[in-house]
Amino acid sequence: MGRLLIVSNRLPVSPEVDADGQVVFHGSVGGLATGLGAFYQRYDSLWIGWLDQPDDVALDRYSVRERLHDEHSCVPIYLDPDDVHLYYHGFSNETIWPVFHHFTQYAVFDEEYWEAYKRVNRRFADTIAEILQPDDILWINDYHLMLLPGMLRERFPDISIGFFLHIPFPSFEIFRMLPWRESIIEGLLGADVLGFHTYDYVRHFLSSVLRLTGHDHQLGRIVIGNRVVKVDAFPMGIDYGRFAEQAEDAETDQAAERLRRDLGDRKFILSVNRLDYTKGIPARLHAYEHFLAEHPGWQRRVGLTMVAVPSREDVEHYQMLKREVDELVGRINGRYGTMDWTPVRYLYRAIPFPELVAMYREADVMLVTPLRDGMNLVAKEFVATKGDDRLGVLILSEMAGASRELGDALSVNPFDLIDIAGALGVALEMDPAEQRERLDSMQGLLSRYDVVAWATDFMEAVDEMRAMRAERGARRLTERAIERIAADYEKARRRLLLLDYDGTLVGFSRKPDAAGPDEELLGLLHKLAADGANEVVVESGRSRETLEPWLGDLNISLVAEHGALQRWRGGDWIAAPVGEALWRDDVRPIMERYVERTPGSSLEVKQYSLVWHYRGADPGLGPLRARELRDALGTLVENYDVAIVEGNRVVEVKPASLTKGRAAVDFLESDDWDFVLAIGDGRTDEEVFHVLPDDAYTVKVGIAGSRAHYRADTVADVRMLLSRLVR
Ligand code: GDG
Repeated sequence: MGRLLIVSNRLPVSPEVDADGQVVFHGSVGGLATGLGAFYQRYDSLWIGWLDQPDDVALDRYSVRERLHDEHSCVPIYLDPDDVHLYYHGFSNETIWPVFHHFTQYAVFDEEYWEAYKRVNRRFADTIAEILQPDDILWINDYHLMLLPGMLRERFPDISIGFFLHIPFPSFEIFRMLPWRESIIEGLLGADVLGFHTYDYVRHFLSSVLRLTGHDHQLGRIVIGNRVVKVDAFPMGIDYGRFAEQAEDAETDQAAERLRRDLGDRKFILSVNRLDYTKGIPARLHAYEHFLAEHPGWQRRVGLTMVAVPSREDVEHYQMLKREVDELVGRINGRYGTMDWTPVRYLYRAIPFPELVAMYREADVMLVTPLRDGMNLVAKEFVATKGDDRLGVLILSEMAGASRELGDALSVNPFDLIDIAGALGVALEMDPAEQRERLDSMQGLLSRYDVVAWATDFMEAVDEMRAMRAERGARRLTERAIERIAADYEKARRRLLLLDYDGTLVGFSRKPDAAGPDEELLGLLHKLAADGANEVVVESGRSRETLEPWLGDLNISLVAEHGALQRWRGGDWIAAPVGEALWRDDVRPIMERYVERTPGSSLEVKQYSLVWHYRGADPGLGPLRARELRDALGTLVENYDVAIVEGNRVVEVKPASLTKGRAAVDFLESDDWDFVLAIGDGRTDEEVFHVLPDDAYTVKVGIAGSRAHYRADTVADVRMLLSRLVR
């Protein structure tokens, strides 16, 4: 197994000078690093990130690098202060953070920020390039490094990269505002696996990819050139055991005792977060105030303790928020407080871990109401500290990723003060048995899917994609494979070549009529046909009216409309006998209605079939209408012997008995071939592969599943094979 290289903006350790003036490194307790401890011991792993170096710590970079490597398996990246300002405080926190949390009014769009973001991502790529070994697996974390997967993919096409985004991915309508949206999507798509906390973020990402690049997905898999990118939800878990154990620790007991002494027998409502505008702190205070006003009976019998950890204090919006919160706390305490009761206890600082756990453990109600939050671990940590004999109720914003999993919390809309105030009332009155039942169910889930299960799940997805790449690589139409086919070709006396047209010999274009053959293709087909040992057949779903002017002058055979019409070399068109096409009168008006309802789509009327094309339609609407059309047609054509075939952005209705496979059999049986080659990219080509003998050479273009023996990446690869045959 290769090494695991974890990459994040910051390293999980930071330097400090101890009492003896020595530089020591502190692990960031509770962060991803601690949680993943057990997990990444399974790997030979390294952590790569920015080493934030306090001004008062003078470091000898060389010795630090060695110590970090030997003592902490870390590789530091140093950034100069300007870049820290532009890339980290600037682009990451003033552009991406607000946009991705739907706070566009706070977003700064600044070209200088963007240039620094690119520069620092490149710095990361350079550092990784220096240490990378071929079998390494990269796990890149978060919004500071969204260009990194693409930059690494460009330099190392075959490495394994997983990327996890810890914050929400915004809806396309918001994401599209970013002037650098395409570059960000391209950067992310360099990964093999893209992980998000929830399916909603997955959905938003997939729709942005479709609209900005035209790449559609199938069950979360996107095909880009010769690669597949898997996009999926991996809801991050917590280090459950650590919280559960700390809750029963003696140090926590002491802290809890002190806390209870201060609070008396009042009900204890707790709120913990960084002081960030996404966390909905003012709204939470307003809701609490509303609750006190509406429920005077609860006054003096409850208390809200609000921990707000200072954050991004040099950013203007955070300073404004700080002032707003200070004022609100003052107002509530001034209005409702008494000599012996402070309605809001406000702690503007980070709390040591044992005390934090004591607070979780003692809280009767945990109030978690962010306006938007990728996951929210605080909600999960609260639940983990409630051992068997403890109670408490979680009130959780429906806008936090965690709400997708924690269905047993009281769910609230964080913008709705009355809703939050109502939930407070319900929580404070909740029957102990119900509290226990809800906690049990959430604890079951969180203890099973903890941080290690989450990381394992994510890494398994990365492994799966790596295995898939290896399997595809084995069937790839390499130069060696081409030589093998060519050697057999040269020995053979009678050869049958069955070639699909669109997506195989030529690429797709927006307008179907624009995909005529170019000079190179005509030259290739001409040379193949000139060899008397060859029977060259182009089998297509297109009409004879299209194929004839394009390819009719060549000495090859043509199959049109998926086998319904055949023109054997130089001969006339032969039409397959089918019954009267009564179905057309039923189907055509429906398809015409879909053309009207779907701008950019069109109807093609062929001799045997009707085709609805939607390549030119809105990329989101097209597939939706295609599904509707299929449904609408499904019941209608039940009584006819017709098939509804979905192709590459087309829905086609045709007689069921006419298939490319049938036509292939006609050619197969017409002679004694000692070399058979079939190439195609679509589902209808699978019918051809199916009817051919085992020793036939079959080549699938693209990476979708196929029974073909070989796989070509692109039309250019197909042409390379054909050129080699005629050499
Ligand atoms: C981002 C996403 C996503 C908080 N106060 C204290 C303290 N903490 C610890 C908590 C918790 C962590 O900080 C906060 O995690 P959150 O998930 O709530 O929020 P973000 O920091 O914004 O994290 C978020 C997360 O990434 C993971 O993917 O869930 O949505 O925004 O672990 O315990 N710890 C101590 N004292 C405090 O006062 N000791």
